[in-house]
Amino acid sequence: NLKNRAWFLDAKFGLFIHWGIYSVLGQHEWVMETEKIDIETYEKIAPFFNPTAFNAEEWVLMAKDAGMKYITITTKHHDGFAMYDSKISDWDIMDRTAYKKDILKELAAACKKHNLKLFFYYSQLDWHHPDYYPRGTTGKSAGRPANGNWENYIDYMNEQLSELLTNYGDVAGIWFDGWWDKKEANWQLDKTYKLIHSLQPAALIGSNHHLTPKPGEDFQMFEKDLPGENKGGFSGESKIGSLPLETAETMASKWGFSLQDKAYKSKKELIQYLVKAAGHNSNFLLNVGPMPNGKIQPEFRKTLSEIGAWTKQYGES
Ligand code: FUL
Repeated sequence: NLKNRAWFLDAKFGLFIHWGIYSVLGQHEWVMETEKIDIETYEKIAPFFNPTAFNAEEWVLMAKDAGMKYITITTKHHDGFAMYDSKISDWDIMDRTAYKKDILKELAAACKKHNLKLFFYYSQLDWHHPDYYPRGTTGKSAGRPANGNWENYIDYMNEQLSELLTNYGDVAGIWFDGWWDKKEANWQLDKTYKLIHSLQPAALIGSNHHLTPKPGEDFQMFEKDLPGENKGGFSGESKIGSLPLETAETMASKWGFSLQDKAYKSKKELIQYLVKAAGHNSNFLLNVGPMPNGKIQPEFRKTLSEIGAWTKQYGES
């Protein structure tokens, strides 16, 4: 994957997408935890997810027009819900939603058609799986099982990763998140990372563990911070290693779709951030949280197209 690392080093700009059944509630992707919604109640959200206006090509062209070279999408966030056709789970888009279509299939096809690379965000932390036990620092709300088999959970996670790396063509990389929930747990990264590299040798691995890169990882990411800074409070223990870098920020303040979040960053702020990131030799992964109907909200689309006008004029192609 040296070739892909070199590509990544040069990519500069990507689109981050936080989309899940939580978008229906219009708050954010942590709503299950922050509102202490138990599993049974949370499951009632899924049937409402019906993004009939979703058009993968529209998203891809929007990203491309903004000057982005790749997309990173949440395939499973902390609520454990698989936004793709997972055969080993019915906690997924096919079995629980009214939509019943594999949005990842469509996105992968559109990315391929328009020559954008596709990364999969995957949360190791899982508030829904019965074997995610003992719990870590989150996911303690009511309705959770009182025991579980951690090895089963690891197998489940590896199996889902196998699905993701087998059924969607070339995957540019896996963007792990949630390691921090259970620092003490035996995540068995070795096994998982080997599996990924054996299924798709070119796929890059990164983890939002907020630490210095671990063996087997191909890039280093910074959440809401430029490399070397710690304004967001996540990067205090993260020393810059020798891998390609990426910084993730969001268009307003939440990652998932939020009705009330109006803290929109301006075109100027975002372009400055893109330039600053590049100055730190880092890519900029800029997030949108699509609405439950499948559209990206107009405020974000407008800003992205303005950024596009700038990247067309001043960026390299
Ligand atoms: C964090 C997550 O907890 C947030 O929900 C979001 O996905 C962000 C990019 O990473 O660790």
